[in-house]
Amino acid sequence: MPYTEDLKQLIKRVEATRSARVERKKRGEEYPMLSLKEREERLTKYHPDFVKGARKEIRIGPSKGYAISPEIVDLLEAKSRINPDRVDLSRIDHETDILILGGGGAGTSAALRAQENGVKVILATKLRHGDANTMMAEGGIQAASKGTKDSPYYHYLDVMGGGHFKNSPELARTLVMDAPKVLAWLESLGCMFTKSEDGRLQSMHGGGTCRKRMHYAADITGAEIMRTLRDEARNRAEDITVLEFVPAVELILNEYGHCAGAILYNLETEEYLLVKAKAVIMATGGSGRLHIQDFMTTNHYGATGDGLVLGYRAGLKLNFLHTVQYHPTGAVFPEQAEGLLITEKFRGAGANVLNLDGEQFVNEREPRDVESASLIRECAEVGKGVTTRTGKVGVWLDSPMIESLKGAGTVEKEFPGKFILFKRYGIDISKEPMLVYPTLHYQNGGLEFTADCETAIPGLYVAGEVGGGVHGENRLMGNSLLDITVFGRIAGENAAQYAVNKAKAGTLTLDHVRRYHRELEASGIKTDRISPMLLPDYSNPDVRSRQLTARYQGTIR
Ligand code: MEZ
Repeated sequence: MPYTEDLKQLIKRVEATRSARVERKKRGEEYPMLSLKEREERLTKYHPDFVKGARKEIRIGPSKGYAISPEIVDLLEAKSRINPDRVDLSRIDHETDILILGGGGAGTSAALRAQENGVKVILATKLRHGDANTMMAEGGIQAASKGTKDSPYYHYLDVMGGGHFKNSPELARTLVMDAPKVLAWLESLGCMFTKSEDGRLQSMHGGGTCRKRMHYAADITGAEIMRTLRDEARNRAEDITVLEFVPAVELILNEYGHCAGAILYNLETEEYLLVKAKAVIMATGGSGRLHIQDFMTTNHYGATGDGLVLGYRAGLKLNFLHTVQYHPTGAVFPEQAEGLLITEKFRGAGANVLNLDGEQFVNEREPRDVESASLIRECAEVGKGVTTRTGKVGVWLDSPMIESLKGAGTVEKEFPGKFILFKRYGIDISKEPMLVYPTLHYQNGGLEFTADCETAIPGLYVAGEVGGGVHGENRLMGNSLLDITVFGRIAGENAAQYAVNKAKAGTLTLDHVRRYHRELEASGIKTDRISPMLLPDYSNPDVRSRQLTARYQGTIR
């Protein structure tokens, strides 16, 4: 749907200030950055993490007492989808060396490296292979390139600074040190990054970076990386078996407490499948579809935090889930596109963020959490948000400004994904700005794991968004596509080594699920909820609760 007449009138205010803003930008004059103290104040006053009720203590399990988003607590304080007493663990449907849960960038990178280390892999994914947040990532992947003024040292400082210096130093170090190697690996597999005429990768700034180290494939970087990884995995079908539409619903341990497989649920046939494995890699991604605090989301349909539930029930601790990442610029208009990522690359390329009167109110390169808090403040407190006819509020992202700065045709060339999409809605983003507001984007924290991707459970490895610690309390742009490839590869290599050299066969058990159910009961938590959620439910809440009750605790065979 094109802009309504009233919004078109308001866009005139943006146009009225554009040429002066372009001139300022050309002179190198930027809107002032906030001081550290001001940033802190802005976050505590306006960021959703700090609103009353944003956090609730978990009452059971290995991170009991840790206060995180209530939406995640609800999933943790729930019963399993399966009744462990009704599962026949001797009836194995598939047996393999490595079972990977998740078919996004982390899982697929892991599959490739595991296969190269000589093992057989089953990759089980909830929807289709590649239906993942990786596919939806747009703006870029960070890596310090040789022969520039950059180095992993500066990258490290940015990662730690962005994460409020709370990150795990070992995880952050591994991320930045492996980055150049991983970028070269992706290129060697055929990933087509945008390059200059001299053949060098193009690079730009992202929020919170002190060097230009964001590399990209137009505005569809994640899709290009996922295409590359998926093609490669499919070409190795002899060793990598892909099972689609089969989300994991529970991990299986063995008598030694080692991870030894998982129970999958076939979404099409509604059957449960048992997969026995020497090692399991958890790469199930994030949880945007929980719509924390009712926020819209950039995340794909299957991002419901399943891995958190499975890992937690099996005994892994959680970290950094007390912070949630809201991307500053999610689409507000048209409503069909609500929540959709409008890449930070627009701001990196020079687009200003503007209020109702076409005025700047924040530097576009503040770290994400500060940028989002500033947008929320402008709408909520200053009262200079733009309201649509259906009552949605946002601010303008002045994409046409990029044409004034970089020449006509730049928006279409550099942002083909968004240009084409908005064109379908009757909006030409090279001429009209986009209306945006913060949107739930990334799970900053997750399951505790080490730089070797090991966890407290032997045989269980973690990679990608489901893990916590790499980004501390706030991830910077472009470090997620990096995270999934760096740690996906490490998980694949180390799980393969474990499967070959260390894995110990033992009797399979679901005792951890029984224990968890007992703990739920003992702590007086009365609930009909079951988890993992698997898919978000947008139906009427009354209908939903009846369905859940009916489906509770399905029997396997
Ligand atoms: O890393 C991200 O989240 C990213 C690249 C997002 C974006 O703005 O494009």
